[in-house]
Amino acid sequence: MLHKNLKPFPKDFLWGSASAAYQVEGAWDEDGKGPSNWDQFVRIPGKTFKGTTGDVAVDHYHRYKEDVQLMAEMGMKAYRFSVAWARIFPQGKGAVNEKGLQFYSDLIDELIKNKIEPILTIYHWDLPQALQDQYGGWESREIVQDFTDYAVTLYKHFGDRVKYWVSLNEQNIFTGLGYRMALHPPGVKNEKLFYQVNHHANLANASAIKEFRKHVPDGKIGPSFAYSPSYAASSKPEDILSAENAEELNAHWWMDIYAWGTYPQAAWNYLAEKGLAPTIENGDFELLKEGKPDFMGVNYYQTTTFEMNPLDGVSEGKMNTSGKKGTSEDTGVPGLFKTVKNEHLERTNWDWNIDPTGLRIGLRRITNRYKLPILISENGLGEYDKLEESDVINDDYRINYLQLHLKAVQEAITDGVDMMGYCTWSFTDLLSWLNGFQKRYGFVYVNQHEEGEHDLRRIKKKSYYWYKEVIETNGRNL
Ligand code: BGP
Repeated sequence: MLHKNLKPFPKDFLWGSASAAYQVEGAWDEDGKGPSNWDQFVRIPGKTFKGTTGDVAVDHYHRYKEDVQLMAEMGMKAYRFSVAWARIFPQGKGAVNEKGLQFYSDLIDELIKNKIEPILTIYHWDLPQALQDQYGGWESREIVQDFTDYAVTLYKHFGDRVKYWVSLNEQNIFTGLGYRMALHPPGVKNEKLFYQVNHHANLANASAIKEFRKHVPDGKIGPSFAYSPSYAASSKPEDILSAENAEELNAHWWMDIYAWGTYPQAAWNYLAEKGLAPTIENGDFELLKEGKPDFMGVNYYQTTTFEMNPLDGVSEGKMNTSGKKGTSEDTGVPGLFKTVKNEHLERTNWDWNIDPTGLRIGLRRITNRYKLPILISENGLGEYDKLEESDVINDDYRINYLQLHLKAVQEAITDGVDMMGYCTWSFTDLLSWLNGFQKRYGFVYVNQHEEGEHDLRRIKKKSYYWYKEVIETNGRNL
């Protein structure tokens, strides 16, 4: 659809940015915090780019007031952050760490004082290591209760002030990289376990949402799904089918459960046939149906293009975590699909496709299938930034990226998508899980690098001033 006129962004649109505890906070063992799975994983040689850790990250734990001040000055309407579970429950459960609660309470107050709506993510990948040691973390059903207890603790302490909540961040990514590709903790490759772990995460998600209704009746909650809409490489019917396979196994497998409490049929049959479908217990589907979200959180970075993959085809390809363009390899699932380079799209230095129209397509697919409002909980460009003389960063490429994606959002709104808000990834620069500090996303540069000690000072990039104006004009000046 080519629209002559675009509808304006809604009046109360949440113009925001997002972060995650492990990637910004630092203070990894301060004030009673317990170790997380990431604190442990990054210490294994070779796991992260140049051995980077979140021990210090960008020191947001100590500098949160300065960071909130920068947000306020920009006029930001919303800030999405996550709580580190091990700050609240150092052992994952049991005794609460009051100092951990205090930190987030102070952060929330600081945001509200500055008229910034807090959006709280309950889980952004940093699992208390104690739970991994005790029962394998997500591998056991025991986590459902522990996760629910943790969530309820947050509802009780912050539910009076926080009205927007994200339950699980990118369940598809933390389970996939953790249990399929062994790139995230616990570094396992086990297809069967991957689907089981996912099922437990689904149950935990539903159980936490169910409890949410009792404690924060006037709040809104939803998961954040990492959605990469699938394209077919050609109009060959088998390529179209491969894209359908990918959409069903890579997207519907999660979003159908969130929205409806059911797994998609063809994917279920395929996995059951292979002995990979998760074990379901009595009452599971009832619980899943009771945990319906208020919105679908969408983290969008790129689309993926597929062609058919023969039964003896490729199954493993390398990810580009070095920032050397062209070093990623195609991957796939034999008999289902195989990724191919989309010649119509530019790529970043980390080989991520740049595709604003893909965002619009994704938003429309979700709207048509689930009829839920959508919060874009992440979107952004990870690139090298150059700190020039007199502290200037000319990140025009980032402005261009965000501008095109926001235009796609506005087109989607015009199409009829119910959009709640848009959070860029990220506000300040932060630690990229596997890519160190050189892959930057922020509006605010942080003087932090892989090696050596740095002063961590904050410097506004050109994009900071651009987003400020976008917010001021409620998106009229993109
Ligand atoms: C999402 C995560 C974020 C963030 C972002 C950028 O998957 O939710 O935590 O890391 O991707 O990814 P990366 O750091 O790999 O560039």
